[in-house]
Amino acid sequence: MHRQQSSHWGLFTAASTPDGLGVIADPDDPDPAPLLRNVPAALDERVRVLAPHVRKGWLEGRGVRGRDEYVQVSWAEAVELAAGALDRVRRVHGNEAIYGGSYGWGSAGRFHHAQSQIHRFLNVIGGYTRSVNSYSLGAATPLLRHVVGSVDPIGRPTAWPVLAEHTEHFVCFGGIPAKNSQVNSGGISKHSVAGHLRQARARGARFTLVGPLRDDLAAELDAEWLAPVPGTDTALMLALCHVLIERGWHAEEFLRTHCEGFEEFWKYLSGAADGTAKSPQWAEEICGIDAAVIVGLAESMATRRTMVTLSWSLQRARHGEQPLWAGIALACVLGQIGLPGGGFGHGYGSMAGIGVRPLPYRLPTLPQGVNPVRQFIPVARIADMLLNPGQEYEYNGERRTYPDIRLVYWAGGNPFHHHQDLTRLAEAFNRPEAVIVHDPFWTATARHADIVFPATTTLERNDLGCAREDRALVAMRQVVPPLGEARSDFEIFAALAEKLGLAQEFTEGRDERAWLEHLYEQWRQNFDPGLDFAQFWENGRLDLPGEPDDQVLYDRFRADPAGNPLPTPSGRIELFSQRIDSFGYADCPGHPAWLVPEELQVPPGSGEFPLFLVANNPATRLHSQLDHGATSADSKVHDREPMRIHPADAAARGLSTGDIARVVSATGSALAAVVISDAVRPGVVQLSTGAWFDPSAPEVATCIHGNPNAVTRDIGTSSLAQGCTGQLTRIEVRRHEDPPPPLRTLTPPIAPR
Ligand code: PGD
Repeated sequence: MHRQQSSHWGLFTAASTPDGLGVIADPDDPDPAPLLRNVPAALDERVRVLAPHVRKGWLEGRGVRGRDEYVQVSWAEAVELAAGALDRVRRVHGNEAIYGGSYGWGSAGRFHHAQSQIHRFLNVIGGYTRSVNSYSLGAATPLLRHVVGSVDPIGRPTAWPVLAEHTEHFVCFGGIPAKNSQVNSGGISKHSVAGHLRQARARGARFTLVGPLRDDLAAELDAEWLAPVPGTDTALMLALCHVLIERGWHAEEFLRTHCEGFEEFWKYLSGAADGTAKSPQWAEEICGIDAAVIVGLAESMATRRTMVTLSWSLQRARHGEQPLWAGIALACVLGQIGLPGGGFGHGYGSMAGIGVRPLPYRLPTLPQGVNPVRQFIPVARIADMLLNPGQEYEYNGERRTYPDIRLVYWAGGNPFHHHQDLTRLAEAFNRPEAVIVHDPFWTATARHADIVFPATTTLERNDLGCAREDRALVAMRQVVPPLGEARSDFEIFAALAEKLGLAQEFTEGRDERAWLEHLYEQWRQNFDPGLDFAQFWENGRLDLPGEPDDQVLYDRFRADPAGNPLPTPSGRIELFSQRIDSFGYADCPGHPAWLVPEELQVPPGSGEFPLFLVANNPATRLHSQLDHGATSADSKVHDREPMRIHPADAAARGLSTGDIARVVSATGSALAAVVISDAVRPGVVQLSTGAWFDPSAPEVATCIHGNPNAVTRDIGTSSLAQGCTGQLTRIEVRRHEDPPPPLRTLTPPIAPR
């Protein structure tokens, strides 16, 4: 019998059949994600952790994480070892020495949410050093709090139906990629982004795509494609502001009544501050877009209802704060913020739920308790922290000190996929006394742990599925029994808590079923759908009422800025932030500015690394999840991750489609399969994230599979946000003549018995 399930990429039903797992998309989803074909691979025993394992060298007090074999142990032994390590570290070094940042997407489901489970457990045992912000929005989250006072532009931008009806010109920096619109953290019952865009196009809306990849906007939208040098969007935006103001096409009144610091910003734009006018001619030199095209674009934007959109990818680069701030400034200069279909949006197309009005009430949520430890790091600074205990660093106006971490505990994420410069991360992971990981799969992170606990997947347990930007609460029903000896994260933590004498504190006497019922009934106290838990579970699904999808970002602020001030120091949008300026950061001054990133200090096309690598999120899987699944596996060439390169760059290097190439940067190297395509800008190579890291033949390449984080640089966006900068790297590509070494990703590193 098919059972209802949910994933970050959509609802489906699944059943165990003689031919494997049968997966059927939800019939009410108008545009189901191709990623559903990856789901049966969740039960592929070749790559599943089927029992608790311990690194051999750790037991023997030697060896190097990432290059060791594992021995199977009993649950009792594994629990004893893990509880012992936790207890020793907290007694000797204090709870601050436990890093439980444990960043990552894990699986959908409100109760078996690995991050909530690990944080609850670590709080019960006395706390841990946590992480703040995300790899997705590392630069944006701190910046937006200064510039507009909150992260509302991410969580509550103008709703899609309003754009579909009103926007006349979409100017899309980084595009609105269909691939990312497949996914929503927590789940998505109806994929609707493509339909809204189609509707706008049918009404005659104009689309301009600004970015290095032509397919970041659907072909059916007939977009004009501008492809500046990667990482130079800020210069283009500043030039657009300059033209609009110089020609008097700007919204003088809006800038006066709704914005703070226009004078400072104009001093910079006009060149009064530094002797350089940020004119279209100036920008042309930097970004390679013709000055006349910039003027034409500015004119169209000023004469149409214009939505300036910025994908999250733009801020995932060195000085990533600047394109976002400059984009907001551009929308302020146009003065359409708060009008239906006008203004700016951050993240349309970065996730399906952006542009959907969030539910006005809380969802069922596992309480995480209170963390008595105050220490934290910005999430992408993990390797710095592990390598440099006691070192000082800047973050958001504070001088902070890295803690001395002795134990790393990870559940529901894959840092050996998501972090930059994986060689450096491997070195960092060799510092602590113990590394404990839960994962269903033998990921590279599991292969860098001392104790690996086998976690179940959603298919093997019951849960509640829903997301704030969706309209369905679903009963996620167990499809198959747990594989091997796998247990849910909850059960693993319950066993550890019991060993540490804290069982009642962690479980509160409930098992899975009792927790689901408890979370549901608690939730019913603030929103009652009229069904008790048993009825809901029987029913399988609840349609959640939300507010109409007619939200316009900042409409009330526009109507009355004094009566509805933004939570910024001025109450207005800060084009100049006194606060940021007071931090004195050269890499993030008090107004949006063009700062030359290290990637552009050598002119593009020259030097040892003439090309740009764009390491974007993949179309064929979610991050690194189910990389061995059908949709992802079908995209590989000779088992390697495909890498797109422009015909001119391929010809200059003698590369043909299907060749194996070595992608090299100052940091490391990766093998990948060549795909020649004119959908990438000349001078750009695109290699998506998520191919499982395979460092098994270091004499050939840092990663022989094609994980771009083998070559990215581990540096923060700026002293302000310290966000992830994995999106852009300077590289060279050479043909790899020898047959590529066989991949080891599907061969667990288990010692022969
Ligand atoms: P996932 O592959 O989703 O990646 O990084 P993230 O670590 O979130 O990892 C989820 C892990 O959870 C998988 O190993 C999966 O097997 C495991 N898992 C699934 N279900 C369960 C469960 O129930 N229990 C447990 N214990 N584990 C489970 C994503 C991150 O990568 C993000 S969000 C972004 S936006 C970044 N993007 C880029 C980028 O654009 N460019 C580069 N170069 N690098 C990036 N890294 C970042």
